[in-house]
Amino acid sequence: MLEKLGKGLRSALDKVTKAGYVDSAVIESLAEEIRKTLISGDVDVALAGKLAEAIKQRAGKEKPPAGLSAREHVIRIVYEELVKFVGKKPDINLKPRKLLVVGLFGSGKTTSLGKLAKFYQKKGLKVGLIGCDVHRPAAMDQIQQVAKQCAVPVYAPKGQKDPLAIVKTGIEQLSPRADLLLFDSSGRSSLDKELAEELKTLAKDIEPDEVLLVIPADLGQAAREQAEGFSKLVGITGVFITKMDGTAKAGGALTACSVSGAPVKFIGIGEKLEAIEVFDPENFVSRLLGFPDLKTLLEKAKEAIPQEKAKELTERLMEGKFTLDDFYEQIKAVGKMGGLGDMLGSAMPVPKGVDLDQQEKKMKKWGFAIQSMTKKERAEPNLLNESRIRRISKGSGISESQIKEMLKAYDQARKVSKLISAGGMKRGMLAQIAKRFKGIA
Ligand SMILES: Nc1nc2c(ncn2[C@@H]2O[C@H](COP(=O)(O)OP(=O)(O)OP(=O)(O)O)[C@@H](O)[C@H]2O)c(=O)[nH]1
Ligand SMILES: [Mg+2]
Repeated sequence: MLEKLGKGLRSALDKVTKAGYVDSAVIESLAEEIRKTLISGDVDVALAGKLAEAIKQRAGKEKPPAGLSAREHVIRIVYEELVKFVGKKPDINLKPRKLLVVGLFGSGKTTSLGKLAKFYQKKGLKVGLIGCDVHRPAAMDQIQQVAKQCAVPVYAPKGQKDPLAIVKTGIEQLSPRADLLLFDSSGRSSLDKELAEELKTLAKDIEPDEVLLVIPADLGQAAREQAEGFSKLVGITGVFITKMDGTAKAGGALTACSVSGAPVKFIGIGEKLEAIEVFDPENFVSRLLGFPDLKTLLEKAKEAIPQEKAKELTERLMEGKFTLDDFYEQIKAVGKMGGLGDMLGSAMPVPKGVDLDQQEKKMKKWGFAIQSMTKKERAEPNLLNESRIRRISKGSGISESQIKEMLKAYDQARKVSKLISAGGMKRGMLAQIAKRFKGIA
């Protein structure tokens, strides 16, 4: 899907991954290549320029958070900006009772209706189809076919020319058997007055709780005009973009809808009834960029201690304030930064007889114990008497003796922090910590 767009973006990012050093020239050429790729994907020129500028600004200004290299940080910025760019994560109504699809000729309404029937069936709803396309001669046959493929009841009488009569009888017949009714409608070559009138009356009669506008992706940025036009007319609740599989213009269609304010809820990625996806900007962009491990990378950054927090922690340490909350942050940081071995690096020799793996496992358990404490207990560890420790042990599943051991370790760390603040010592500090560390292992 979206071969060309993905390829262009990936090749732009490749330059960053391969560059020896990420400097402003690298960032500049990355932003420019992304801009060009988007424009060739029929994204509005001004929009593409704005995105490129945002990437350049952020990559130039922001410092990588703890846990991310400069390179990873730039990739993360590109990812985040693209996610914002293609739209918001939609709210999918998982229990609609009546859903109407609207759109121009051949946009994929009837096919998408079948896809929606399958989608909602999988969510456990009983679905029924009602065919209101009274204009195209073969329309009723087509929807009956679709209903057969999904094995759902259908009301699509041939020869009936009054859509409102179909709605009335359809609802009467199918609602006892279905939780959700899906209504097909006729297309037109353009959003003319006639179609406008028909859809308005139809929507008034059906009273749908979802009206999805079906737009083919190959429309590119022209999707905006349609989204706005239909929105004004029948008040659409979302967009179903079809044929994402066969066009280079999908980026244009997505961003155009996003600009129009109409949320893209579903995308169609093939002719089969299974070829439907809930639109998820994050998944979409990850796939586009071809980074299967992108999520992991981003989570790593999200969870590592943010720089401000790390600074605050150091300051608190220097002031000799060091609560169980601070201790917990430290424990967490050790886990996130790739373990004790990585964190200590060459700066500090691992004391003899200390098994780092064991220590990490232990620290994880300590973390659970601290999470089971009340806020007050974390701020004032002196409160932790036998009965409180018993309660925490029950809550966390960590034995009482391990909790006591943790408290001892905390006490050591607190003493170290006092030492640091009292002496303002820099030299020899590591050696002190190393010694203490041995003490708690
Ligand atoms: N490749 C691809 N083809 C699709 C997709 N969705 C629909 N189509 C095809 O688009 C064509 C038109 O689909 P229909 O569902 O008949 O469109 P419609 O909007 O109901 O058409 P009218 O009722 O004539 O207005 C069919 O050949 C479908 O197979 C999609 O996501 N990908
Ligand atoms: Mg149709």
